[in-house]
Amino acid sequence: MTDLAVTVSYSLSALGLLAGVGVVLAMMRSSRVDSDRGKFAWLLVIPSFAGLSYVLMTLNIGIVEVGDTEVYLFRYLDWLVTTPLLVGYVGYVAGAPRKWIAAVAGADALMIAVGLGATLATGIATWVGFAVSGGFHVVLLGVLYLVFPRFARENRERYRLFKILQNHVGLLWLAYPVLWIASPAGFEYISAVGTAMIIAYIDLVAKTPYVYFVYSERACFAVDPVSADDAETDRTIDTDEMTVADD
Ligand code: RET
Repeated sequence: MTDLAVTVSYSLSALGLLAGVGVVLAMMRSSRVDSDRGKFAWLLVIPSFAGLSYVLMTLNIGIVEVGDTEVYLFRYLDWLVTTPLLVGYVGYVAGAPRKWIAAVAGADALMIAVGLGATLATGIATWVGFAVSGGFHVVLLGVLYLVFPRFARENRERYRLFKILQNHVGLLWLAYPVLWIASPAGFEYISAVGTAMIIAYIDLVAKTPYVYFVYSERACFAVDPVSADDAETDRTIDTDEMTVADD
């Protein structure tokens, strides 16, 4: 698609995602926050990979024709890599065990892969694919709202961040299947250009604010405050003993 409006929208999203990379890097460099405990290296992948995909899409790389509509393969590759991370990280913040994080990331990846199949298919197969992909979306929402809260309640200092990310993912992502139905892949109420512009916007909102929310709540990954207190106590005791000895 060589439409100027699409090129401008994609370039703006690439820039906005670059800002997201900056936010994660700032958090990784902070000496007050434990980058390992926050698993920030995984977060870095989210805006970086998406930003790169947007650059490639701006350059019209990786487009395939289905009937008379064009499908951006890098969009689905970006979603396949970054959406399991977005939803898996919510589970990590909740303190959920690995098996649940893997389950939600797996349901998400299947939702995207089957969604791509539905987009590339024609006729009834499109709608069968949509229904299956939608089913995985429901599973994902079920884990997000019924399973993760059980673990998050035990994790008071991360609870606020968990609620923010849970609702950000749970609500914003509902826009995607709705948009898909209205796009040329579904009933074509919205043109290919309009669809591309809206997706560029929601993709950006799904990622850069997400990492910013982690940044604003980064105190929950503070460098272990308990051992910092212990170190302080040790020093006080040493000084006291020296004072006694000097006397
Ligand atoms: C499709 C079509 C088939 C049905 C469903 C879909 C859901 C897609 C979602 C995508 C989320 C993307 C994000 C991207 C961030 O950059 C594949 C559109 C349910 C939920 C968050």
